Amino acid sequence: MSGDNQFVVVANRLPVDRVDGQWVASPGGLVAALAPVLKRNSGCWVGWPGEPDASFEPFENDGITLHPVELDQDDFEEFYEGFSNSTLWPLYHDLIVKPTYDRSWWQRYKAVNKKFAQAAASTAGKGATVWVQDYQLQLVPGMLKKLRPDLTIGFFLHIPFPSPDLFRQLPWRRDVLRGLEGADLIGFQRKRDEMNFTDLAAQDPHATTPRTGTFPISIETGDGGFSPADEKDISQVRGSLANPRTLMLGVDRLDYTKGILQRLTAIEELLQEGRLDSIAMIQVATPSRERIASYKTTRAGVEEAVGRINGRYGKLGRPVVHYEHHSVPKSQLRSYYSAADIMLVTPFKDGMNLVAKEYVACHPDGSGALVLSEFAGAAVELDQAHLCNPFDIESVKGAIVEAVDKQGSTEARDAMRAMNEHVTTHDVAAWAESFLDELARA
Ligand code: ADQ
Repeated sequence: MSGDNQFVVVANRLPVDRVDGQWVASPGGLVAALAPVLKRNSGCWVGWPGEPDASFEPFENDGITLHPVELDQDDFEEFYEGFSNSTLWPLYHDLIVKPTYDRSWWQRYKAVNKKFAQAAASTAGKGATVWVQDYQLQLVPGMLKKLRPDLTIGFFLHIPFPSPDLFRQLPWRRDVLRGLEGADLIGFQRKRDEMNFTDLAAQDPHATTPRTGTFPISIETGDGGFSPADEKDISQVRGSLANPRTLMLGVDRLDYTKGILQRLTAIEELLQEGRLDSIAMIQVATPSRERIASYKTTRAGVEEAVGRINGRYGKLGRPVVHYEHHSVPKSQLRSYYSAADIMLVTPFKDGMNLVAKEYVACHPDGSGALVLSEFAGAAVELDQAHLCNPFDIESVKGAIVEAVDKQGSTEARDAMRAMNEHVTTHDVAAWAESFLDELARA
């Protein structure tokens, strides 16, 4: 039996959290971009509500039907923490830590993907369009195509796709390929990711190469999205840090892919060498996947560095690094982005990295500077940033010094204005539209 929704999004998480028994919207660019399409098409969002062992009936939230998929504690540990985040995540981010290949996690990944595919099949109307999101659900397109050949299925990978030589490590590589091939269109963040996939498919004698495309994801800009904060909020941030000459900012999930320790080390060495003065830094590090050992190690390294830098270079009431290990409301993030002279985005590998785009969107007047890793997907579009190689600490230091030295120059202003223009004209709504237009033609 099928439902009557003509547009269905399938993602690991529903766009809501349960707080004290109430559903609270978890605002994100993806929901914002897809909400109009979902509302226009009596749409439905299939996903996990974020609470293990809890069962909920489908419900309406802000004009969209939410269809919860139930996961139990074992699913959470083996599908989410295990196969998704301790096998696929490190493998697809070029082995920054070693992936674990565990046969029971794989069985669980298949079983959970089946739950999502069945839920999508039960809610999609005849001939509907279904858009599956990300690495946790790579088997869903293939499973869904078998259950419902009448559907048009899109898949978007938010993280990088590794080179064929790395992907071949995966013991279940063929099954994953077969799963993805169920999609009528597979979207990637960068041309390089798309080419890695098509090269791999070309080497597989059984592959039925599906249609692929490159669709760099973006952010909400303008009203309700990222734009400059009020002057008084900016002064409040800078004032509370005793008005440093240069305010630096980092905003990341606390993940080993993000290179947080490397950027702190670069700053520490520059302070030691006397090449930076009157600086303050805000480092927001959102708690993430906290039970996984490699995340615990990353956190310990970051917090030790923060302590060491403040111990050596801070003064009473004036630490150098202001560290926030918690979630921050969007309005506050906007103030931080707008107040910061230099944004540091130094991942070892990142599908896109939205925080780089969010920062640029808050500086339409040409103020500010962006230090950006070459290994972030965003570096393809934001190539006027101070690019650096996070594996080379001297390169990170060089990019920081260059950004400081060029503050306020015509060259720096022109670069920021050009990048702002690009981000505001290529927002997340444009991203969703370009994918869905291409899918409609597939
Ligand atoms: P992430 O790895 O989570 O995303 P990113 O693209 O930077 O990385 O997105 C993080 C988002 O979380 C941003 O919108 C940011 O504003 C928000 N955020 C970060 N810290 C926060 C905090 N403390 N409080 C509140 N909000 C916070 C994955 C991939 C990326 C890809 C995106 C989207 O790893 O490569 O760009 O999906 O496709």
